[in-house]
Amino acid sequence: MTDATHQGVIPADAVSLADYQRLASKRLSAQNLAYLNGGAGSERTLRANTEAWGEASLWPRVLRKFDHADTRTTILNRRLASPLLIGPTAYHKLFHPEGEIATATAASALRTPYIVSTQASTSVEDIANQADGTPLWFQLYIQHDKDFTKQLIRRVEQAGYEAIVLTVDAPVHGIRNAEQRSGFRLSDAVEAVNLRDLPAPPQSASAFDPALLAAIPSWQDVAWLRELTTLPIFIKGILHPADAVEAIDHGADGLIVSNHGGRTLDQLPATRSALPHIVAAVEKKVPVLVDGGIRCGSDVLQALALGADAVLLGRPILHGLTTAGAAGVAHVLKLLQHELEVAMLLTGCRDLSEAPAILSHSSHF
Ligand code: FMN
Repeated sequence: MTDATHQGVIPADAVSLADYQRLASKRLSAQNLAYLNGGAGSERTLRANTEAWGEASLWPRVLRKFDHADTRTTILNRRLASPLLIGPTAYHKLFHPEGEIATATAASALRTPYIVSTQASTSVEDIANQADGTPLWFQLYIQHDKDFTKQLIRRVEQAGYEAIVLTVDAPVHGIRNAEQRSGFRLSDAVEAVNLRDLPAPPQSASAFDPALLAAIPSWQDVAWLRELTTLPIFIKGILHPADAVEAIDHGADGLIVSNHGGRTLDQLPATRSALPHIVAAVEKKVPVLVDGGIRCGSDVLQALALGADAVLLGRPILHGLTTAGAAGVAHVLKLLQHELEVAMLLTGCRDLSEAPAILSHSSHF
């Protein structure tokens, strides 16, 4: 954070998520900006994520009768007014002094589900207090110390979190060249407070020490987690259809198609490309969510048209947070909701079940 003007004022020229990205880049240090916006390697996957949504055309139907565009969706029997969720991102205090409290304030104001990161810089209990009944899910990185992981799950259960999102696509750090070049280091003032009591992992000279690699989570750990909690478990970071099937076999209640915002391995598929394959493999047995590069209402509508039940937002939330704290996050969500409704009205989708038709006209010729 380099700027002290986090006053909660919405800049007059913030009319799209791209504006928030531009405005955030003026407020952050080069290091924090590289951490926020950067991706792995030469950022091909990062770019592909956004570009892939832009490559499709949406085929509109006109002259339909509307009373409104119905954006409601249902995930595991929970009716949501909109298919937008705040995705898990680490260390919100890097971007705004109020950190996750500001994000939870916005989530609560708009009744938008918020997936809190294991690496949050605010305690899971304090976030829950602020969320005021808005659905909170907890994103879990299984830690090398299983007892610690178990206690963390008990804390989030106690605090009223409604689901666990197990992230499985980042067992080792991706190589983020932009971040490396910038010299990014986490400031001493910001830490993953919910991991404070985690016993130190075994020290090793090599990140590829077999003992360390042996601690990387596997399907056995998914089975362990399934036994440990009755909360629904979403698995985040699924790209291969065979893993989608395996996840369901291991008791996953939902899947999140994600490549971690292009931050792990460059050259992974864009999530827009992976989504239809996962949807086909899942055969509607569990909800499928998707994230990566979603930056406008048409992207959201397209994701739903391809069979997603909802979408997660990563960087745009942090752009809003950086620019104007809770008000900025709320405005990002409102802009996207409004854009989604306009996209529905202009393509003739009265509700989200009608979305698939926008991707093709061929059946009518
Ligand atoms: N995903 C996690 O599962 N846990 C995290 O702690 C986490 N931290 C992130 C921190 C930053 C700064 C960013 C940009 C992403 C992070 N992600 C994390 C990935 C996001 O949940 C999400 O998959 C990705 O950002 C979606 O792409 P988008 O940023 O293009 O919307």
